[in-house]
Amino acid sequence: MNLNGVELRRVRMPLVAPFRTSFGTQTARDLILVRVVTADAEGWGECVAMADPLYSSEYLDGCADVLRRFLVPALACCDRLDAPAVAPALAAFRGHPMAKAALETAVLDAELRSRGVPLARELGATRDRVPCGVSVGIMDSLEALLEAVNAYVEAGYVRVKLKIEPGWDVEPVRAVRERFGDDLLLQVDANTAYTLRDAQRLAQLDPFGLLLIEQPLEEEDLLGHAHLAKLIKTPICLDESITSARSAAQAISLGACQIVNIKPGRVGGYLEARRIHDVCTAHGVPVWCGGMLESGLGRAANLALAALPGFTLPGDTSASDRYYQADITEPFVLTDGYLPVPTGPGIGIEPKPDALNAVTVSTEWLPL
Ligand code: OSB
Ligand code: MG
Repeated sequence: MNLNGVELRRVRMPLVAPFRTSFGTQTARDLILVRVVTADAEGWGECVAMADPLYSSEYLDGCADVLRRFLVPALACCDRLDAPAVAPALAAFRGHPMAKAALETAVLDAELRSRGVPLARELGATRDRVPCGVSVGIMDSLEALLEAVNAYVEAGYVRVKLKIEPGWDVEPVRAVRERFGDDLLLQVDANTAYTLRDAQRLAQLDPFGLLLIEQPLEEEDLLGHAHLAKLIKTPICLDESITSARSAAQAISLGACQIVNIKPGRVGGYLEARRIHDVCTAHGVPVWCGGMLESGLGRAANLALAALPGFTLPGDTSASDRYYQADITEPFVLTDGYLPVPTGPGIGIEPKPDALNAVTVSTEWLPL
């Protein structure tokens, strides 16, 4: 495959409701969409970094800069480029997994479209639909939380994840358990907001039968998570800490996690995401597909990944209307708690030109 060039498109999509986590509140999703153009196909990738470096060190202006100055030019070296060649071509540049993932995904999409192969089949998916959970932000009151959770349960979501932070943890979990009962699949996500000194507080979540607690401690702290795992009964799931198949293997070996959240952007792309799935499956560790408030483009690719056999827990792959009034693709609509895995070539979906233009802030063409 020969690349003619790469388009970087900055997009801003208003969220249907503010999304508050322990690291901040988002009212709109800023994105970079990467479109690669080859002689016989185009491919799309969504960069999941946020405008500010609050979830991880990456942020959108930084991603645009590294893509423009380093990553895209590095692809000029390979005259017969395919997706597996992208990561090695970019490896000299440290870090920036979200920027790299967007570029690799766009190349992978173009390659699969030209071969007529759906991403799900390429990755080894075994299902044609996936059960969906929903991530519920921190609210101003328990009443507001119960109302939000009720709407999601009514919509059919099969699992609920509550964002927590010190001061918003045991009470919201208790309130949701009391209202919706013990059968609701329920988990929490701290986004690194606690320290080991909070172990007793976190142990107060034990009686509520949570599926897992996601990333209680800071991302570098694998030993701290291994220690915490001995002090609480709720299984620990890592998100921010897992940046590669190697780090997943190390976290598992250390006893730092019993479950892994896989986000392709955080780990440099879908090919590394599949390797993490393989490592976890080999260790008997369940995985699920996380989310970064993706548009329909990123969602389509995440659904393909979530259809692999090791994804035995419902992911944060929610329907389009949980995030956006108007998605840039045909919307993903929940049926009985499931979303369909796209079946078309590549990621299996394209942006609708008018919808895309309506949210585009700027575009930039990088010839190769
Ligand atoms: O930690 O999983 C997270 C959103 C943005 C950044 C980090 C996280 C999240 C979510 C929402 O929890 C997942 C989604 O619905 O896309
Ligand atoms: Mg998380």
